[in-house]
Amino acid sequence: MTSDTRAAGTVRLTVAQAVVRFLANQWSERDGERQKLFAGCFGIFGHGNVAGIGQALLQNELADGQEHLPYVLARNEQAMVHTSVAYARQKDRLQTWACTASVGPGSTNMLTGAALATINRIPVLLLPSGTFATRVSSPVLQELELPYAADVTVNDAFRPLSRFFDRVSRPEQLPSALLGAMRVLTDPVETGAVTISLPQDVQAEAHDWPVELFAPRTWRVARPLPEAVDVADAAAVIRSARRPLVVAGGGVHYSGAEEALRAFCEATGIPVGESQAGKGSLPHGHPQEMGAVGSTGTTAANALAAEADVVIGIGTRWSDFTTASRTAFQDSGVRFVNVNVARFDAGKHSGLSVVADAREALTALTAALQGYAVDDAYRARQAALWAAWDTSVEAAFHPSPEVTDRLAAGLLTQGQVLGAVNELSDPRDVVLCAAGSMPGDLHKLWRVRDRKAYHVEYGYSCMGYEVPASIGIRLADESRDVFAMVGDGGYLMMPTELVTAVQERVKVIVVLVQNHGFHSIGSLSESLGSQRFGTSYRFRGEDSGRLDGDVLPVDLAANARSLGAHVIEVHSLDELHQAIKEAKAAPADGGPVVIHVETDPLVHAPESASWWDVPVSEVSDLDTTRTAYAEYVDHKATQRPLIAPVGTNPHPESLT
Ligand SMILES: Cc1ncc(C[n+]2csc(CCOP(=O)(O)OP(=O)(O)O)c2C)c(N)n1
Ligand SMILES: [Mg+2]
Repeated sequence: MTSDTRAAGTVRLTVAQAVVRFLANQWSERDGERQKLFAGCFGIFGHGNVAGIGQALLQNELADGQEHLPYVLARNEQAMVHTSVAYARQKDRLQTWACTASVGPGSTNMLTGAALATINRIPVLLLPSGTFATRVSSPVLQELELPYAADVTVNDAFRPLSRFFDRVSRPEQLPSALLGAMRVLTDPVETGAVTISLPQDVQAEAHDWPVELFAPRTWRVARPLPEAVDVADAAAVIRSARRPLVVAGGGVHYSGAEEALRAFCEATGIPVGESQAGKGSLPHGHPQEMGAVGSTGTTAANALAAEADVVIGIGTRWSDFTTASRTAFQDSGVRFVNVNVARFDAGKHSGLSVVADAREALTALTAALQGYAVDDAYRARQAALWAAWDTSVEAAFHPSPEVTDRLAAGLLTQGQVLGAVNELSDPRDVVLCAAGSMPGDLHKLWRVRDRKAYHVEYGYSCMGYEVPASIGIRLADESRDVFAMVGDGGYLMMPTELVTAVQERVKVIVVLVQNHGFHSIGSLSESLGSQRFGTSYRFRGEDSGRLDGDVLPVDLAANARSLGAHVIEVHSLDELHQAIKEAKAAPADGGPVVIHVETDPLVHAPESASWWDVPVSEVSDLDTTRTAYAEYVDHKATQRPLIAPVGTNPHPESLT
């Protein structure tokens, strides 16, 4: 039977065909600009979706005169969610992708991606397939059977990871599921992973749909205005401050509030420290830009944080890295003013909440603060602290012979690699990272010159995000090159999407930093008294029986080449410079370029004068652990609950 219009005003389609036709007709709009909400659909087919969503995508691809939902075949379901998230982040959450996966492992592979999306508050639509709704031949292949709950499937695992979840067990449920999903995807407060589980039989079932379901719909992404009383209260608190500090989070970027922030800082002289998601809120070189704050912060931002009497969080969810596990803010009467579109975040640290879009709130606050500015001594302090930090960055990017002469032949420092990429990439190029030692180093060192040029996923810090995410970033904006900085550990988790980049001729530049294991967790382990145990990639020693033998003969350059990438291996700083230039000059549709470079994991980035709370064993047979525990107890003593009475009084007497 072909799809046709039956009774007046209805059209007969399968559930899957209806899903595809509906998604192809959704739009988002903000500030008068309208764009497709879905750039397309990533997927991997199995028996759970090949004849349902798969058939519908094929029919859509071949149809003339219909809106299209382009299909892209990925290699790993977790990875395709990462690609979609990276795309959506690069598009300021105004556009995303759908992801279709088969029953069972195909679907549960997306769970890590779902958690990453929800934690980072990035929209992505997940369409896991479910086992038969009729249960006619249960248990089917890949079906979970729970003796105590017959209606539970593996897809219920998406519930805690999704901001909206529905299962379409009957076709009649589809319209409300789709409309609910769109509402959440386009709501800046609610957004995250949105999951609609589609049982394999229901996908293929036909139904007469009202034609209105497929009319183009435009979802306006809100810019909620602040309440006037909240702005007045916040302005009163800020006016009382002598050492205020802004902490800028991802909300600054998603709102496009960078210019409003700049105006606010220029009018008031208030300096800015940035979370990972907020880095680049002010461009490098701006007098109020103090760079990263917190556990991986600059000494400049951290010194100002320690003394701040009022901290103005803008679009931040106050993760432990941003607060240095609640040790960053040490003034006894410190007050928080939190500008956030989500009341949930705005209330953190007993903050005075301004619940609003960041751009709108900053504009209102700038007006309300007319005539207020920090004093000259505070401005001079900002400049001096920044100059001192910038000298450390120069030294990390261009280490002295004292450091480089100690390196084994062919090895570079990580600082040299980051410096070379930072200095030879274009200001608009995007640097990308997620886990390992590089996110912290990038947070401290990277000089951001454009609002969309820094993309470090540090909500979930998921090893393996980098290669798939690079594709999403490049698909979102082909006018920029993307440099994915990936460690050997992260690369080994998810190199597979290089194949997808080859297939789609997507130019991404992957800088593969080989240091034979976990530089990050190795250093952390050492600092916590665990002696780098189990953190380097080595043979099990024949005599010792431990993982302390020779470095493994793993050739990741050959691996990347075998997946179809153009690979450049470098063994010196000059060769690295040449490789970056060659990668930049590579054709725009030439697929992935991988630069393979070896670094010494024992050379560290400059210290942050900060801390991160990772518990150390309270009792131990090892001296190293006992020493680390004693230090841990000292640090714990500096941790603050940051619980103050909520209200308009800027310095309650009761605070100590
Ligand atoms: C999926 C996942 N598993 C484990 C971790 C914990 N972890 C954080 S960094 C890291 C090691 C990363 O190694 P590599 O990519 O080589 O970077 P390096 O530390 O050497 O810079 C591990 C295991 C994680 N973040 N993500
Ligand atoms: Mg490594």
